[in-house]
Amino acid sequence: MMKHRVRWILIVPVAIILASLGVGLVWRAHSVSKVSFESQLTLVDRPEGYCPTTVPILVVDAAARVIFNQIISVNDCQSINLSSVMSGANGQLTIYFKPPQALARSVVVNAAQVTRLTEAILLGDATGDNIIDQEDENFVQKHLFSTELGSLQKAADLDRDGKVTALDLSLTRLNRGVGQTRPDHKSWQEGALR
Ligand SMILES: [Ca+2]
Ligand SMILES: [Ca+2]
Repeated sequence: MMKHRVRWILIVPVAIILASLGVGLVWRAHSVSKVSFESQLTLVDRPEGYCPTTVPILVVDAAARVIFNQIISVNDCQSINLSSVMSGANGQLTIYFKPPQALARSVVVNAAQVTRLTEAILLGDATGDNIIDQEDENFVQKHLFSTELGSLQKAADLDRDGKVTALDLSLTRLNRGVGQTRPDHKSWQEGALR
């Protein structure tokens, strides 16, 4: 009788330890899959009024094949859910994206490790040609202090605060540069204003 009791005293704690290890492993597997499910790209350095609803996204794999090419929605003015972008993808990927009136950018990721990405928005491309240069500065200058914004003047209101001010002008000077070209060599087509 005493022998049986001793055996149970040993078996019960071992069983409890094994069970909790098992629960831990299941929980860990669950949290890992949850993190990858929530992979997202967050656009930072965003003026308060700047609220893009969609962004074109292209993804190429390590062999430079385009595996994703769609305009996808932006949540809360800044978050892009990458679940559909990443589904079925493997290895090294390059994600290209172009927010409106900003330079197109790219980020290189490993499909297995993507969780949360943050990328700054480089605003200033009033003309929509994916270059921020004198042409954009001239365009904003031309509409400076406009408060009645028609569709043309709206493109000059880069920070989308409803007015064309010195802040919009400064963006065309601060963020000068050329955006990433699309890997399929097409234009980013966002209704360029000329
Ligand atoms: Ca431009
Ligand atoms: Ca403005």
